Amino acid sequence: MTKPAPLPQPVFTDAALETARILFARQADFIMGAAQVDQLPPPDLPEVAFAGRSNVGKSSLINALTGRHGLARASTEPGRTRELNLFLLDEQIRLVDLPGYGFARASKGETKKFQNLGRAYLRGRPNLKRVYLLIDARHGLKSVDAEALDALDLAAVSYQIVLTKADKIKPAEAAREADRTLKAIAKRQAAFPRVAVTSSAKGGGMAELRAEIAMAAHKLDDDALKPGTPTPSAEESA
Ligand SMILES: Nc1nc2c(ncn2[C@@H]2O[C@H](COP(=O)(O)OP(=O)(O)O)[C@@H](O)[C@H]2O)c(=O)[nH]1
Ligand SMILES: [Mg+2]
Repeated sequence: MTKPAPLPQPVFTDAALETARILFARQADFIMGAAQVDQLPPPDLPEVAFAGRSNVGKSSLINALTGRHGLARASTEPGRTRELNLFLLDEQIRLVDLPGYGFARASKGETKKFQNLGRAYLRGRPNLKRVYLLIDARHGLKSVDAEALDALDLAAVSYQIVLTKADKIKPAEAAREADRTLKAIAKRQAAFPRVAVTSSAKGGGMAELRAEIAMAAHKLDDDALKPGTPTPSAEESA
């Protein structure tokens, strides 16, 4: 019998988790949808962005992080989000819901347009601190995701993989998928060497992810990490 893979270990101190919880409990508002990057507000606040296939759970994750269920319309119709959707958290951090990719029903030309918007944002946004690339925990990385990984590496934007919908599989399976994912991205330059395992439906992994985001946006210091946690080099250059 194989031993179940250990779950990702919590890396943040209780105090850091509490700081992040309070931050995400503050005011959160939808500010705008942008169809072009020149419509974006000036880059005066740190931003983190959420990317992934249509239906992977981007909108649900933003809702779960902020505890506001209607904030990012968690559309049941895949491919509806064709703009950059911006949310403002406590007038401190912007959360950006990127257009989904891999939507089968969209035409080739349409797909290209969303991808170009996403790429233009990734390349040209100096205040973008980290991208969270969402991957369905049941499926793991697929070939359609490889293009997104390539685009992120090319843009040299620090990104972290977030496994979603972990409630749909056993914890040990989710942990194994996290392990596999971590190994698969080990050689990718801009990949952050931690994989988050989350469930927007049940709230799993949300406290740690809030702390990851707060840290990426420089709202938490290095002492937010438990002693002995390796500080990823991506962090230092962020
Ligand atoms: N069971 C479960 N379902 C989820 C979770 N996150 C999202 N979903 C569902 O997956 C579908 C797509 O979610 P959505 O957030 O709209 O994905 P998006 O297209 O990436 O924004 C919706 O039906 C959600 O209710 C989760 O953590 N657990
Ligand atoms: Mg959405």
